[in-house]
Amino acid sequence: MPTVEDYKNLETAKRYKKTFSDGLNQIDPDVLQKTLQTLDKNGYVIIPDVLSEQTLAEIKAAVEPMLNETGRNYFEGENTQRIYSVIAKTFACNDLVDHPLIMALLDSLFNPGYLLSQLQVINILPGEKQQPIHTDDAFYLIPRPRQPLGAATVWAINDFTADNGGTIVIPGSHQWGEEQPTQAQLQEQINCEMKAGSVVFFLGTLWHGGGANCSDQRRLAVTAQYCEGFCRSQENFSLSIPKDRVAKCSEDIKRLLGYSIFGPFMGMVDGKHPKRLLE
Ligand SMILES: O=C(O)CCC(=O)C(=O)O
Repeated sequence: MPTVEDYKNLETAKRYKKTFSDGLNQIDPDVLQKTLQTLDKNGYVIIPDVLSEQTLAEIKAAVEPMLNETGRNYFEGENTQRIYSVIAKTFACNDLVDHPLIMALLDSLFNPGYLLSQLQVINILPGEKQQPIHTDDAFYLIPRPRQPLGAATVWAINDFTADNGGTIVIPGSHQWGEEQPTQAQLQEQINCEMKAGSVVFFLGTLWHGGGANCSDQRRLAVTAQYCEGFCRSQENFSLSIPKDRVAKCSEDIKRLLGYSIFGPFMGMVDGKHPKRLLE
């Protein structure tokens, strides 16, 4: 009788097997190691000055006309504008989704075949309250403490400050168990303050949220969340992004959107690799 190991070693998807990015070859191994150590200790890491002025300008120009409606509840934020299904509407944020540094971190943390779970633009307007603090992989009903089943990036498109809603994190909270944070633990929360073009990367187990905006300026971010290939993604990209748009994305983004296999055959279409649908 075949064992689980036999299944893992099954020769599948020969033509389309690639499940890792090239991120690990593009990033200085020492920088990557230090970043992973900080992540392991604190559950989050701020990486400054990643995006150019030009990329920031292109993102703003593409997303600003689409920022219309405010949130439908206190979690989305009644003074917060969000854009979902971003890749169906613009490719301007694609370079953030498959940035080599982010791919290298994800390749180091997760199994081959990890996915994009959601991609959003979040514009926190003046007067917004702090978002309820939460963890991003809580809906995977597996008790904590445990390894994260996903990770997130929040990219600063304008400067993040303590006043304008810079993302709140509780350092070290990725290691907590099942219980809700106590008042004392909530006092340990800090705002991620970072210049436009920087990114905060955090584990799916870290307690965090959008900050209150007490300033007179908006706080504009792009956030991408990723999950293990055996977890369901939050956004159903197979339904929301037309195939002809996916075909125009990078190989990494195609893979992240589900045109990939979590070995040996999770994600197949008609018994075959889903990337054949893009041919
Ligand atoms: O906007 C932020 O800084 C974080 C937002 C967030 O955590 C969420 O909407 O789930």
